[in-house]
Amino acid sequence: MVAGLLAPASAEISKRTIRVSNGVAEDHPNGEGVRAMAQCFDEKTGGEWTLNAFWSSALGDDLQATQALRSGTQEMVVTSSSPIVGIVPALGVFDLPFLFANEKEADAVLDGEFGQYISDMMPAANLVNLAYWENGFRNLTNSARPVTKLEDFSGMRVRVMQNNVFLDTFQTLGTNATPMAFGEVFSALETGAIDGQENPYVTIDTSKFYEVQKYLSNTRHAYTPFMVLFSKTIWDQYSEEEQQILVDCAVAGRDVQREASRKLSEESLARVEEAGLEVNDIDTAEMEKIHEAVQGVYERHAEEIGPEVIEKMQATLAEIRGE
Ligand code: KDG
Repeated sequence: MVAGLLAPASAEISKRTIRVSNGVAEDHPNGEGVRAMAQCFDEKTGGEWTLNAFWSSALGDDLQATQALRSGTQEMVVTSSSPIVGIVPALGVFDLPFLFANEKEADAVLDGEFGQYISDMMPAANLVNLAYWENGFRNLTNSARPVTKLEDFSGMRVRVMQNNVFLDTFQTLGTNATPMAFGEVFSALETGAIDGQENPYVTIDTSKFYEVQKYLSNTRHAYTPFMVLFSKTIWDQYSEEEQQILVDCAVAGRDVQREASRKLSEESLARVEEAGLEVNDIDTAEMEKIHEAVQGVYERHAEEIGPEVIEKMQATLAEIRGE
C-alpha cells in the first residue's frame, strides 16, 4: 500500500499515543475495526503504543479531522472519501452513482491496483492512506413518503454529504439536495429542517436516524469506502518498522471491520424495521429509470475527477466482471 513511502530501516519502536477520530458512533462496525487495530498495535509494539479513539465527530467532522492530519496536529482519522474530495478530487470517482454492483467488486477495486493508484495520490496532500474500510451501500431514508419510483424523489429535502457528485446526483433525481456535515444530520432530521438522508443500514441504525425517520427505500445508489488516513508529517517521524506496523494493523482492522459491517448490516436492517421504519424495495423497471436518470453525472464530473481516473475505474471493473 505504501511501498514508496517507507523510511530507512530501523529496529526502533518508540512510545507513541495515536489519536483516531470517527464521525460515526462507537457501536458502528468501525468500533470493532479500531479495537482490532489497537490489539494489533499492542502485540506488535509490546504495549509501547496507545490508540485513543474518538467517536461521533468529537474531534470535528471528516474534513476538519483530515485537515488536522494535514497540519500535523492529529495522527489518524477514519473518514469517508466523499467529504474530502476538495483535497484529492480523484476520490470523487467513488461517489459516482451505481458504480459498484456488490461488496466483492468494491473489495477487488479498493484492495487492488486501483486502490493503490488512488492511495499514491494522498502523500501530495500530506496524507497516507493505510487501508480502505467499509462505509457501505447507501440507501435513502425520509419522513415524507416511500420512494418506489423516480418521481417520488421530486421536491424531497435530502441531506447529502458535502460533495458535488452526490449533490448533482440528488438534484438530478429531483430532490432539493442539501450538503451538510455528518454530525449535523440527526438534529436536522429531528427538527424537520430536512426530510431525509442517505446512508448504509449500519449508520442509519448506530446513529439512530431511524428514530427521526419514517421510510427506508432500498436505493443502493452508491458504495462509499472509508479511508484510514494518517498524517504524513507524523508518519515521516516514524521508523520503517513503525510505519509497517501502522499499515499491517490498519489492514488487520480492515478485515475485522468489513466482516462486522456485513454481519451487522442485516441485523441493522431488521432492527430499524422493528423500530418502526417502513422499508421498501424498488422494482427493476423503476430502478432502471433511476439509473438512466443519473448517468449524465459521470460526464458532468469527469473533468473534476479526472477522465483518466474514471477510465481506469471502468477498465478495472470490466476486467473484474470478465467483460
Ligand atoms: O465519519 C463518518 C462519516 O465519514 C460517514 O458517516 C460519512 O457516510 C457519511 C456521511 O453520510 O457523512
